[in-house]
Amino acid sequence: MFNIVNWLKAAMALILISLSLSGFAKDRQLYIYNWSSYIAPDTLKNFEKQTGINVVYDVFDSNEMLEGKLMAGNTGFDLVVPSDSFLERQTKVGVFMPLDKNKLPNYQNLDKNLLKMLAQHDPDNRYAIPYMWLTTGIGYNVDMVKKTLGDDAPIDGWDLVLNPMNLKKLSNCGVAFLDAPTEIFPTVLNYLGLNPNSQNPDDYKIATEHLIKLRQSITYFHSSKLINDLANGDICVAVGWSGDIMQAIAATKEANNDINIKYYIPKEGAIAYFDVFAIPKDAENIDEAYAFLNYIMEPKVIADISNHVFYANAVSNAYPYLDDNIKQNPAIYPSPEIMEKLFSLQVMPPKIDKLMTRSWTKVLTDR
Ligand code: SPD
Repeated sequence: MFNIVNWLKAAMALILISLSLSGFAKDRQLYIYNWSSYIAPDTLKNFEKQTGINVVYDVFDSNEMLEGKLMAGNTGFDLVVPSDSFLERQTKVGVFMPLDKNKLPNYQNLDKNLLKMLAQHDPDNRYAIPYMWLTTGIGYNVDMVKKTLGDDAPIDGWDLVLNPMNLKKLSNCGVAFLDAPTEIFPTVLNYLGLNPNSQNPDDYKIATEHLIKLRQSITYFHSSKLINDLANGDICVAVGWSGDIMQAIAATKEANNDINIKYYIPKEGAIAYFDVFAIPKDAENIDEAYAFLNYIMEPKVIADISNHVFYANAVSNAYPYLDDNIKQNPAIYPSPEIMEKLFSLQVMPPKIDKLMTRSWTKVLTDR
């Protein structure tokens, strides 16, 4: 006899089978490529719990590495995190899709002044969501540097690491530089009183000669290893990114190991950047990418990330959720006088980019 309950069960089963065959019931995925040590431990887990989207997360530690993948195409990523000047160059060759701000209700949380600054690299803020902003400065082990250079060590300027005599002495306790030619060249140019965004090949010749003088005293060039090495006392000085050095400081506190690390922005000035989220043109999980962008523009979510990674974010209403040691830290939120001395990197013509790459290889190999 016809039974309505059985009939309904059969119809339900049929609907479920056809939904799963059509891919409707398929797991939602999101592929993210971000810098190493740049997210809070529970950010992805909480996002997955809230949205049901499964995140596949991979990391890099240089803009050059990310750019190589973007230029080759088919990265397989739905969200990537270039720095501002790299994004500017990459948008010119069409590797990103413009953002649909209608899909980003939390966009209104972003700080208008910071968006205006970022617009120098991304006109009309068409492609990028600012994630964190930062400086490239100096991290040092207070006791080791004092022991090596004495009480009058120049722990306020670039002289500490860019004066060959100082660096030679510091090489005894270990020196790390970022493996980032697009940052070290402008830093050296600025130290030598030249334009950090110079387009004059002669200036790069001068900077290269200077770096070759320093080369023998640099223990290694690497952009992420220095966090642990500073924290463990394996090196005594590093040219590194603000938040990474402060992660080293936090690690010493956690280990209670009596190592006293400090970070400063040198008085001659330093580079400041935004790292930004953008969606590659060939991304496949676009709705999921927008869901994540909205998520990280939630004040509490982004504040938790800043509290963990020690970088300043661009969400204005996140401020109340920041820990005091973050919001009162002048190395993360520099004073107006220091802000005046920060400079942004400009996109170089290909001729200068090539010259920088060649010169960097020369510096790395000239022993
Ligand atoms: N550990 C996270 C470091 C992020 C650094 N971004 C660097 C941008 C410099 N161009």
